[in-house]
Amino acid sequence: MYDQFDFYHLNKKIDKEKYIIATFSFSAPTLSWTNAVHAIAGESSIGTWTDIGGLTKARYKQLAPKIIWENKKKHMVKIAYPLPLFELGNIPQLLSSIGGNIYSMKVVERLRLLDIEFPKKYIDAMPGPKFGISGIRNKMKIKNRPIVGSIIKPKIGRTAKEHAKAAYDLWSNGVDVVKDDENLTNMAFNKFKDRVDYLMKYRKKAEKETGEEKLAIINITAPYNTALKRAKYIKAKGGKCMMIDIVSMGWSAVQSLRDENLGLIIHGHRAGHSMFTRDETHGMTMYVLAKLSRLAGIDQLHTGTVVGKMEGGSKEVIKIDNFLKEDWKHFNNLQADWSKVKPTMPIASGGLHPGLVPGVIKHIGNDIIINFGGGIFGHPKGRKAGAKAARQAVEGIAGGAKLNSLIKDNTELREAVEFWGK
Ligand code: RUB
Ligand code: CA
Repeated sequence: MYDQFDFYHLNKKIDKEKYIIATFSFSAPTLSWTNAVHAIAGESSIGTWTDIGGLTKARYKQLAPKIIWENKKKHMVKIAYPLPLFELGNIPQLLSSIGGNIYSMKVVERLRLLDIEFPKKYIDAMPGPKFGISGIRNKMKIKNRPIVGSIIKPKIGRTAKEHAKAAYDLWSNGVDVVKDDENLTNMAFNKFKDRVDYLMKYRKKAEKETGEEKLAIINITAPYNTALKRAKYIKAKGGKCMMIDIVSMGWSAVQSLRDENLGLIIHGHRAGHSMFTRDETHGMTMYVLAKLSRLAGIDQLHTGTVVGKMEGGSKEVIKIDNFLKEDWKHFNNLQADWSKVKPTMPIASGGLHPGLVPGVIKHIGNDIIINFGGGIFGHPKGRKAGAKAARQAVEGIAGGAKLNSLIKDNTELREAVEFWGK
C-alpha cells in the first residue's frame, strides 16, 4: 500500500519558497512506519491505494511530495508539498488536499495537522485583513491599551430594542465594542434589521455623549447570499463591523465576504472549532485555524484567554496570539515573509471578569480585545457598574497599576473583585 512511492527526502535541502510544509502527528498501528507516512503524503496529493502510474516522469518530479523530517518517538512527520499541487487563493482546495480524504483512511486511525508553513507566493495571493491591528486602532482612536469589549447576555432572548439599549448602557460606561453572540442572527423576537437600526441609533448617541468611537459587532451568520445582504445592510446603515461564525459558515463564505471588500471590520467568532481542534491526537490545531484566518482576512479573531472558562492552554494561546499580532518588521514566529498580510487582533473572551485582567495582559499584552459577557452583566450592581469596572481594570492594568491599588480608588472594580475574586 503506497509502497509504489519513495517520497523520502530526509536531511536534504529544499527551497522552502517552493513548498507548503505540513506537520502532522498520526497513529496507524496496522501499517509499517514507512507505509504510513507514504499513505499520508500520497493520499493527500498524487497517490491512491494501488499503483496506477499515469504521470510522466517530469510531472511526477514536479508534483511528488517530500517527506523532509520525521520523529518516530513523537509520531510526527513533516511533508513538503510542491506548490503546483495547490490553487493560489483557494483555502477550500488546500483543505480538501491536506485536510481531506486522508482523515477518512481506515488505516490512519488518528491524524492531527499541527502546523502549515506557507511560502511567500501563497501568502501574497491572499488578501489578509483589510484593517488589521493598526487599522482597528485608528478607527477606534485607541492607541495602546487593550480594547474593552462585551457580549450582550443572555446570548439570545432579548428583543432588538432591549439588546441595543443594553449596548448603549455598556458604551456609555466605558465599553468600546459590543458584540452579538454566536447564535443570535435573525430571530422571530429579535429581527436582524431592527437590531442593526437600533444599534446604530444608540451607538451614535453614545459616541456623541462620550466623545469616543464605539463599535457594534453584528452577527451576519447565515447561508451565504443572506449573510452578504446582511453585511450590505450594516454598511448602508453606517455600521463599521460584521461578525462571522467562521467555522459554521466555512472558508468559502469567509473568503467571499472578504473579497466583497465592503470596508467593514471582520470579526471572526470560532464557535464549533473544538469539534476538530480539541482532541490532541486528531483534527487540526487552533494554530492552523488562526493562520488560515489571518490569510483569509479576519481582522479580529477569538483565540482564548489563558485564564478564562474555555479550553486552550497558556502555551498554545500565547503561540497563536504571538503569530497573529506579529508584523513583518518585528517577527519571531512567522516562519516566512508575511509582509503583505496585516496582523490580526486576537480576542480574549470566555469566562472573563475584571479580576482576571492582570493575567490576560501579562500573558498576551495590550494588542488585544478583552471581552466580558457574564463578567459585566453579572456585576452585583448591574451592567452599568459592570461596564465601568471592566474599563477601570483594563485602563488601570494597561497603564501599569496593580489591581490592589486600583480597587482602592474604583468602587465598581472593587465590587467586581469582591464578588468574583482575582
Ligand atoms: C463569552 C462568550 C463567547 C466566548 C467563546 O461569554 O460568549 O462566545 O468568547 O469562546 P462570557 P472563545 O464572557 O459570559 O463567558 O472566545 O474562546 O472562542
Ligand atoms: Ca458566546
